[in-house]
Amino acid sequence: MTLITELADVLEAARRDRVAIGPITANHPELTVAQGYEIQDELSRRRVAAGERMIGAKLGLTSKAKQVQMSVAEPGYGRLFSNGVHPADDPIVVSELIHPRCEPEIVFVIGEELRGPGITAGDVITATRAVCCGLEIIDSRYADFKFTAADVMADNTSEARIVMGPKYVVPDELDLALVGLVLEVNGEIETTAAGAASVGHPADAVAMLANWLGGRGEAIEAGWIVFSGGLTNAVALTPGTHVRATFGHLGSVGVRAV
Ligand code: OOG
Ligand code: MG
Repeated sequence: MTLITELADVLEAARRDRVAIGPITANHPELTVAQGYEIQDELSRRRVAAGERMIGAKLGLTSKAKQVQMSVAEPGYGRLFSNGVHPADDPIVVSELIHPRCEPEIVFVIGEELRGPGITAGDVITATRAVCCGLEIIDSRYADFKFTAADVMADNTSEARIVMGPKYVVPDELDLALVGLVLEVNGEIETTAAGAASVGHPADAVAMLANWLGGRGEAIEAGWIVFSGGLTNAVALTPGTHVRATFGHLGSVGVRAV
């Protein structure tokens, strides 16, 4: 057993048993972010071998709000799987997860492959079939969401569920940086933001992902869904919580936790 497979086992068990663990870097302070991604890759291979389909990717820690909330200033990415897709009208059952949180994002539906290096935000917009609004449900396998960059990349950037809004928009004529967002929790405004919160422009975040993947011989594939990074603090989903994100031009999306 290698260190990578051993730590993948630990994270796999935490997800399966819904029991939070301490950061894996506590016992392995030398663990690099690159090794974190190797663990993520190992866990992804296992999920695909078990019958899940990889349907896309997600940016993480791309906004100041998220970096400050999580005390990690290094953006990164994770993978999205078919089993994570959650219909907006179905409640999130909190007991099926460890300690879910929810965050609003702009979602890209990719029409053509994006293979770095050299991918720009313009290339991303050209290759995008449509954008919509989304809520990502994150569920760190680490107690209290306390982790380093290496820990969180190993944990597939806390990936758990994705919820997408019903309205699809072709982004050509829209400046996604200027798309505003109102986030409501139980009917009260929690916070507001704009697309620019994710590295200045959500399409720049997606370009960054294409270029990272390109460096590893991979690409954003046609048909993928890409969550372009949480635009606000994530909100804790406890039973009874209702979160709604309403975006300029992109409509709205909500989730209810039970
Ligand atoms: C890590 C995942 C961050 C985002 O959109 O910034 C993320 C976490 O906050 O647990 O998905
Ligand atoms: Mg996110």
